[in-house]
Amino acid sequence: MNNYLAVDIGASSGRVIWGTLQEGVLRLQEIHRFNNGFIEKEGHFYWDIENLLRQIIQGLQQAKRLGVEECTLGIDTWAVDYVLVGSSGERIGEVYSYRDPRTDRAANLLHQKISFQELYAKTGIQQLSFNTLYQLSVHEQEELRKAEQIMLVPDYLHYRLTGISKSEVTNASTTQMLNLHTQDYDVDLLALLGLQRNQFPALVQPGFRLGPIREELVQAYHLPRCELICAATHDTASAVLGVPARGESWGYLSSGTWSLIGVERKQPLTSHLAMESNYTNEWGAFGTYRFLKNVMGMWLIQQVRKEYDNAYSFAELAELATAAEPFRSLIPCNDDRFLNPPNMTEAIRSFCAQTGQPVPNTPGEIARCIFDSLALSYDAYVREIEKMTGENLEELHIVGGGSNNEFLCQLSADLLGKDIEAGPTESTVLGNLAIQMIADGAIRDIQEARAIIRHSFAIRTYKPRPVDPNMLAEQRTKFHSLHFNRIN
Ligand code: LFR
Repeated sequence: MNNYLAVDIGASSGRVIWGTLQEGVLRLQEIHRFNNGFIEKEGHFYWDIENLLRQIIQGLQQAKRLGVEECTLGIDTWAVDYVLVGSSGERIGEVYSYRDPRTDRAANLLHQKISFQELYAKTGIQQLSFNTLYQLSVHEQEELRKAEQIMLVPDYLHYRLTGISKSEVTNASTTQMLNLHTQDYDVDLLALLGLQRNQFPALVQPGFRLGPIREELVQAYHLPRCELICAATHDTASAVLGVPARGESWGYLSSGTWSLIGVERKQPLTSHLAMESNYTNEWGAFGTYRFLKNVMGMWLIQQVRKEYDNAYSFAELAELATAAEPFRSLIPCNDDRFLNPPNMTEAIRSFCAQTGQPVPNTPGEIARCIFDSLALSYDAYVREIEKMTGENLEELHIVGGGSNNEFLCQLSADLLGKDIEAGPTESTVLGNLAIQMIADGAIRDIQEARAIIRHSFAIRTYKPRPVDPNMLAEQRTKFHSLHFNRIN
């Protein structure tokens, strides 16, 4: 029996999970968990990359203690953020978080040199203020000049563990610097930033065998013998691989700090409407594309929960929301004002006040406002995706931590009038492991992996309950007007 380890690091926590496949059943054991989060220094936000490395090492040590002598290892993290590496392999400067305010105006400035239309035609990537392209466009020039290599976070973690630097495609596509037509970094875009192609490692596909962990590390830290395999290193790419879908016409909602809502396609979709509605085409494993929309997801409630000093669990907040009056006040979840406000509760309240809506006061009212707004976003975007792709989605799969939120799953099923299949919560880790298992021949392909995931984990179906069509039309209109007539 082979041992597969997955390192999955999100914006708020990271885990090392040990996966095994026995008689067609996939089992997971969490062997290490740690917190993540950005550190604020003088008005800027950074990741503690050295701590992430230490935590991976600790997870590997724990695996050894549990009897793992040999294994493969895949790493996935959030996207877009990067590390500059100098000529002797040293890290240059801090690793900025994508929520750092330095990019507030970066897109506007860059669009004076290249229009978003042109960028979209090249890359098919949505405009998010923090795409790597925009981040690099405002990065300190002197640091950039010294950078021999620019590596995305998981590529850098690979590099530190193995000494090998590659640029894994699922994550590289989120830089907004890959060209859909040449299938490589776009040298003209790099030139706009004063960068060269050779500052980025060669692209590789998920499943690429990077090589063993460096011998010095194995000896110094008593690690198991571990071969690194490139997972789909973008967590969302792994999460979509881990969706237990059947057939062709299904959509996904990967629900964590972000809600990523979309479909898996064989071709990118860069129509005028897709561009105007800001849908992205991130590259997936096996030549697929994730046509999706980023929705400011559980981040909203995570921040509010912190502001109540973690006095309520997520389940308690959902319960309080259930008891609160429905659709009393709504927010446009994706407005940049909610990206990283000094106080989320206040940002929500002041938006409601400014738009003449009742101001939510209690934790239940705030949570209700967030969940109602999220469910209305999911409803709007699923219908938009169906319109743009011309396909009727028969199943919507909610995976990730948010699939545990019964209230939100049911509300989304009700508004959409569709069955929702919720679970597994661990789809990211499962997608990460699936790539390793396919790479070593234990699983044939992604269809087989999805079938294995489907019968290894509990999946709950939410059937839509009848809703008053007038109420639904009214809420959809109200929500649409908030999103499209923004007050700034
Ligand atoms: C989810 C995610 C999203 C990406 C955002 C920022 O964790 O990776 O896909 O848009 O984080 O990197």
